[in-house]
Amino acid sequence: MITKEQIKIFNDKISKAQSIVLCAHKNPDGDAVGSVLALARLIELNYDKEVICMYDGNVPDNLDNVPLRRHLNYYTHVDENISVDVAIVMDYGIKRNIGGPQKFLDKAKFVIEIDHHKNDDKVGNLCIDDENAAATGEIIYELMRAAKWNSDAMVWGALMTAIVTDTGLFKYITRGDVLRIVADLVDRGINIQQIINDLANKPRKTVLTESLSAGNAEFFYKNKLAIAIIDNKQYKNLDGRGETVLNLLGQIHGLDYIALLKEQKPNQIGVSLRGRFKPVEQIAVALGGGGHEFAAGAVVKDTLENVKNRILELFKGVIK
Ligand SMILES: [Mn+2]
Repeated sequence: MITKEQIKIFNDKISKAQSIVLCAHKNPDGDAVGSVLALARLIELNYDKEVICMYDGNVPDNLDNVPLRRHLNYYTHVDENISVDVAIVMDYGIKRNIGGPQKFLDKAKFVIEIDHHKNDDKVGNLCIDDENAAATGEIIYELMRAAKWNSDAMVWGALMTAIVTDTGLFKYITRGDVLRIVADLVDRGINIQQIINDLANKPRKTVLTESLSAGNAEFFYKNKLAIAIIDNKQYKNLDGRGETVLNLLGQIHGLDYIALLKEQKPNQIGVSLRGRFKPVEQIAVALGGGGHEFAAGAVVKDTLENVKNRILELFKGVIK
């Protein structure tokens, strides 16, 4: 629930700001990119202000067709000497996920966060957070409605991309409210099929790397846990998080948990965890990360071998 007070503060800060930057988590996904670009457009339309959108890491190719994609700047391409009146950080989860844009947050006179992750160490002076939201894009939509902002097809398309991404093509939706938002976006003319087709757009080497990783997965604890690996050499072919590996393995009958280990660089392993109706968030937290109940992750500074062993140890306590 977005309060009148929150809208008043948002309105006040944005109206007075000369310089506004927007960002989300490093290696942004469809929710991060969609939320940033939708809010950027909403501020442009309703406050007649230009904002600077930035990211760290890599924006996957499958987001090439998101409306306004060209407005996203790699953070080092933004002049670091600019003054920042308001910084808005979205979908970031934990502070460490912000990456390069953090330095713009540090010098911002006011920070607004909009997020749906559970987080006890918030960075915002104003926090428009909702842990029950299916996507950060859902909160942006609610904000747009509550503030009675004007919007256009670019906003709607970006919001649909955000929701489609974080709900795993609507699979994880547990509240009718999300579907009512989707229905409204469809009524406004957004084509779901086109958005999903656009998101399925990847380089060949990525699809081959993902299928190889799934094909080489190992199974533990009476086949209840699958561990798939993408080593550093293959990681360069990956575009995005390797969601396809998780989705493919997640179809296996009788499997409860999937862990995907990505060797981003030597001694830095990105871990994605999924549970099929079984929670994995606590395991991600134990690895220094977090996320959602059934989908979580962490970045661990250790060797592939050690991280794999730690994961096996953690799941040992969970799988009976
Ligand atoms: Mn999200």
